[in-house]
Amino acid sequence: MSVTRRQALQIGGVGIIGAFGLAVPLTSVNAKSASQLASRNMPKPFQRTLPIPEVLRPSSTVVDPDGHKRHLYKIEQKAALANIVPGLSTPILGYNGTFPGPTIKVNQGERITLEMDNVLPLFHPQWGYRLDTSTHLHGSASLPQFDGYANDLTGLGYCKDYEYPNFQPARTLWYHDHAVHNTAQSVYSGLAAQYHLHDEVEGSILPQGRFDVPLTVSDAMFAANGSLGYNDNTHSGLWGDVILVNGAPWPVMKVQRRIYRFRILNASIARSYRFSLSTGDAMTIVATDGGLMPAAQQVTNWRHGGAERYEVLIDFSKYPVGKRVELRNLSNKNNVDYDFTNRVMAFDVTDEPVDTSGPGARVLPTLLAPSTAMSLKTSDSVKTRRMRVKRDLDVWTIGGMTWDEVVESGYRKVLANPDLDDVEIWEIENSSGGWFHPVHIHLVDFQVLSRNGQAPFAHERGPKDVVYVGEGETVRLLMKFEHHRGRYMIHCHNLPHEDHDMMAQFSVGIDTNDPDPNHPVEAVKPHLINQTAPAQGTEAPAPQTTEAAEVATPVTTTPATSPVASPPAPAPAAAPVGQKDVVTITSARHRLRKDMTFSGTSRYAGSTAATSATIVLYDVTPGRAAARLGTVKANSLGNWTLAVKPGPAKQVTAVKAESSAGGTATASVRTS
Ligand SMILES: [Cu+2]
Repeated sequence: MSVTRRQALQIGGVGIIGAFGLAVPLTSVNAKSASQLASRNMPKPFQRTLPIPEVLRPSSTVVDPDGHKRHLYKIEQKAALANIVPGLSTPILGYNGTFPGPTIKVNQGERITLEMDNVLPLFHPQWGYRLDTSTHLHGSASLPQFDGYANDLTGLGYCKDYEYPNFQPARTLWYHDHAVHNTAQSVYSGLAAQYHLHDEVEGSILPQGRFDVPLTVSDAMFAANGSLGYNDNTHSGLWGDVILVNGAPWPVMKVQRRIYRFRILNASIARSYRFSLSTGDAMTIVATDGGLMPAAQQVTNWRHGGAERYEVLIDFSKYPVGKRVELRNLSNKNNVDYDFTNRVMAFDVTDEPVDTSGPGARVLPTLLAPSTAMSLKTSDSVKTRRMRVKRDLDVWTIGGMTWDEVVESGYRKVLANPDLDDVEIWEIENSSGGWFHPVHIHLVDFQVLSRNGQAPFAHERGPKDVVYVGEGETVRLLMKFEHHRGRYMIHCHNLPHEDHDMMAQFSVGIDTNDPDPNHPVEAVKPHLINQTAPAQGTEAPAPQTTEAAEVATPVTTTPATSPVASPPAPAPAAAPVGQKDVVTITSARHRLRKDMTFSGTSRYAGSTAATSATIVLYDVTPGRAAARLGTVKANSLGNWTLAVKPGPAKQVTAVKAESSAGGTATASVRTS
């Protein structure tokens, strides 16, 4: 693979010549710049407004047989052009064509099925490798077949329906590409986005809405034509000279004089940061990778490695109007720094009237929330395992293992095999010198017990799934292997390290020689975009459809409530206050290339009063993204009918009605 990669770089590279072409251990290197942009195209700090990624809306919401809501989302991975540097456009790969991709927001207990389409070019336009993808939702205890296993690849023209359980406590997650050997370049090209899981605890104490701000921080270097440059210094890492926040170089955000919550994700493929404020003031860390900490921590700076998430409160009420507060980067050992990599973004304090309506506007919390990981005791542990992270010749290893060995073993080889619900201590040692390794363990949240025998840093005293293992450091981690049986990855989140080949796997509660119903590659396959997924055993099977039924059978009737941050449906003037209608589908038929007719009613519960509601009908045929079929208004008797000729080109087998008065219903569709 590494030979192929080098060839690809020679053929498709953009000619960035790094100053550090050999894999020499880095202490700290300073240089002027890495990009080859003309000075008029080189971005300067604090010229751009901070962009906020769009919040993705579900195409529809259904109710699982056990009563849990399930939001259906669809994303296209595609090539696009981004405006990052002045005067030039930059080719990227993006979720729905943006970098970062759209933010997904969901409440605890509500599930998500995400149809992830691959409509990327077959080969990377610059670097030549084949653009197969695997999507990992980092921070989610997903089943193995939905965890973005490196070899669970979705090729061009295919999609995979990922299921996300969202039963865990509130946290900041992110979804990103995890394709075997190409994760670094695909994430660097733009396949990364935030995902926010909300719950009632977090929702009552921390700022929400526009005061709950995602900050996805990354770095990049650019060729003279504005395209991304790539030089990973013989798989040591890439250190760009331009710092991006939400895809914009060194942006500025206007703030009110109140407390803001920032969800800071380090999406750099190698660089680590040490964030601080230009004022030297403390910031309040309230959440780590796995959600709320037991207690808030005041820090003036913190070390932040790749893929780590910290939720940080900054109180701007103490600054005068007109004050500019910069978020800076003090950097850490083993990074390469350039003239402006010590700056990240700036906040301008405005005289805008202060909105204090939501939680957390004025008071910094102190006590937050307990969690499983932070409540574990070392006496719960049944086993201690030790592993080293290091470079052996020209390949990176973890616990003496590489991912190629896992693949060659037919996915049988494991680094560890805890039983379900076992608690273990894992000790990770980085003694080879010259590098830091942010190590990510899939599935679990862990507690950092110690670093070199000392207490963990203040900022990491919360549930974690990535731990920064700096040069000469040994960390002890305590974790419980709960929720799911199966195979999960463990790897370095310096992505060139991960790709070459610092990744292994562990098994939970299974013998990898036995058949595995949750096999990460075999259990749920990708399928052609716009075609129904083949039937396969999954945690929550799609509702059965009865295509030959004479009359459609109502499957569910439930008041629809919107997912996080969605506006309430407009209620008709005559609606009883606070009451939702009951929607019924009485007949549903779609004869392909002939006609399509749906009829039903909309009334208030316990009465015959009609609603004069507007009904939107969706195609919710299992295995493909929901699509809008049409809109119809209920008449004065509360009856409605939608008739279309010849109807959609693809057979509809399930339909959902959503009323403007709040009710929904789902039914199977007669096809003859
Ligand atoms: Cu590493």
